[in-house]
Amino acid sequence: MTQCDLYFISGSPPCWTVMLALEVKGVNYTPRRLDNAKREQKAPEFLKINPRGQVPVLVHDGTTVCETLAILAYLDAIVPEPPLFGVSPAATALVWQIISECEGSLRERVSDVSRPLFRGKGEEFADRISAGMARVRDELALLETRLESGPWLAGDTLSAADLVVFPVVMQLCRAAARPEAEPMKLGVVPLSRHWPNLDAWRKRVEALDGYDKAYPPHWK
Ligand SMILES: N[C@@H](CCC(=O)N[C@@H](CS)C(=O)NCC(=O)O)C(=O)O
Repeated sequence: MTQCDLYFISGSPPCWTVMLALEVKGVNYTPRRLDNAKREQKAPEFLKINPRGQVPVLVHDGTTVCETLAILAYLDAIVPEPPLFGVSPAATALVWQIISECEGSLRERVSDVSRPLFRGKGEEFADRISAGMARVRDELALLETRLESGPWLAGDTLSAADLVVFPVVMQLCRAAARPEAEPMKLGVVPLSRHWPNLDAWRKRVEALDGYDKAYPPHWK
């Protein structure tokens, strides 16, 4: 494999998705960490790489790929095994359905809950967090039910659906574990008590080869 660089911000769920995919595919890469506090993603030299000033960005063998899902598709094309987008039409559709549901509902709903908590504004936005959490709970319930049919979100094998959803659920868990969130009784952590299937799935992801390497550096 020729030179591969990944530009990322630590703790960014989309970047974590790509890092997990790189590990699952066994792709060696050079991590290029950008400091969000210094707005390095908006520096002129990075804007030459991605004019949108966002990460993740993969640069491989002269090809620059922006956007998480585009990067996953690219990785699947250059390293076909293990396939991330299903091997039958029905499996491919299911993987995309779960990803679309995450992008259309879960990700934003989790941000509504986690953003104020990460900014230390839990008390100020307590009502908004509770309302947002009710909407997140609907999504978690769908995932919990889905995991009754198989170990991975799209069935028997790990897929891009797991890699996309996992960091979003972990972001929620991290926010819900903040002391400020405790009196709000969000009903997220410990996952083992509130969402046992999601907890078992989390452990499966954590057991993947390379999981530790992909873990957000500033969470360690
Ligand atoms: N749709 C994009 C979203 C990427 C995105 O939102 N990246 C965030 C990190 S989570 C970012 O770069 N934020 C910095 C900024 O917008 O200045 C993708 O999936 O790659």
